[in-house]
Amino acid sequence: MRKILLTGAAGFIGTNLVRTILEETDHEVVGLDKLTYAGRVENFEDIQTNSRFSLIEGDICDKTLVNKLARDCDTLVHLAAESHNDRGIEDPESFIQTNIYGTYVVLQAALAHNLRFHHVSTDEVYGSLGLETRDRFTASTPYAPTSPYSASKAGADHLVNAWFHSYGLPVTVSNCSNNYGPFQHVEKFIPRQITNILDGRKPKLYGDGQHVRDWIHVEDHCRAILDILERGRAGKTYLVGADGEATNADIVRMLLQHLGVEDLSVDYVGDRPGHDRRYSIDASTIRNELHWTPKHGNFNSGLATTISWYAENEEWWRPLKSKTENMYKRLGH
Ligand code: NAD
Ligand code: TDX
Repeated sequence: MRKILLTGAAGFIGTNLVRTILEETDHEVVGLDKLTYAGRVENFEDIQTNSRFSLIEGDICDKTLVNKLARDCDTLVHLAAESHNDRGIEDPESFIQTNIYGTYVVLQAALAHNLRFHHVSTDEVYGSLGLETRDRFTASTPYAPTSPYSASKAGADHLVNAWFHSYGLPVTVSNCSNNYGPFQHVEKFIPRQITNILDGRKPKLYGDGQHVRDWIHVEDHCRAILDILERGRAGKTYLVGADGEATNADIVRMLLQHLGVEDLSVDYVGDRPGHDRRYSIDASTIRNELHWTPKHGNFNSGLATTISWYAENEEWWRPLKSKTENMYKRLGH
């Protein structure tokens, strides 16, 4: 049984990870979250009386607070980050502060209090693959980030690996592909299109719509994190993905079909500057070494349950929707 300090607990993956931990393990979780625009305390209404979970509002850059919390835990799972590319391109400062400096603060606290450390990162640190190749990212692919977000995550990954080599901190790193599922902010691609269609608006595709992402259900990512915590080797990086490559245009077609909309065309909007073409993960190491396998193997049925969640939880996303669309109007997307 572990006592886990979980940074970024109130975000999309954090919320799902808290639930997976409470349901599938005996671990206790102390969530630390700044409750930025992306963090939602209301995500925990149904589990606020669970004695194995608590949520502290605070900043990972606050050394005193992070040290105080780390003192009482044995494990640190680091999710807190500014996570949205379009925001990072418009205003990168909080990405540098939270994703790089904040990672330094949590590493130092983990070192001071002898914590096992797991860092949750992204496949975007490896840059962009060509549409014409069948290449996939592996742990030996050279880092080549292209955006303020991915560069800040790459910086964080390097710090984590340096703390293993220089100080012997027992770290693991996971670089995961694009997640989808419940509790994802409506600024992100899949929830934005689901809620647009539910509202009778057209889905919005950047550029030519032929960019490829490698999708994984968030619950499969959460189980991978737990497997790495239990069986991962210190100093090692695990790539996590579920063979879910699809173009953005294909996904929009699938969503329209699921929602039974035949006559709604698509808006091709302004492209993201420096938009990475394609991501693809070779997850054979985590599959072979840790025997992790995704349970949501079928992307189409994962999308169907995700659509149902947004259709049934309008009160969760409605307060975020108009602010998000106003941001996109300003950005030309
Ligand atoms: P999210 O934006 O939904 O959640 C991030 C959370 O971090 C929010 O609750 C926010 O309030 C909190 N936070 C931000 N700054 C903070 C600070 N200074 N101190 C404390 N808390 C702070 O993001 P997400 O999609 O849940 O991603 C979580 C992590 O997983 C990130 O590190 C991201 O890079 C990584 N990741 C995400 C994906 C994906 O597809 N969503 C894929 C791979 C990796
Ligand atoms: O309205 C849209 N239309 C569109 O075509 C939006 C919001 C996005 N897109 C495109 C851009 C990307 O090709 O969809 C794709 C996915 O976009 P995002 O949801 O913004 O995700 P991405 O930039 O790929 O990054 C995500 O996956 C990796 C997460 O936001 C990161 O936190 C994670 O590390």
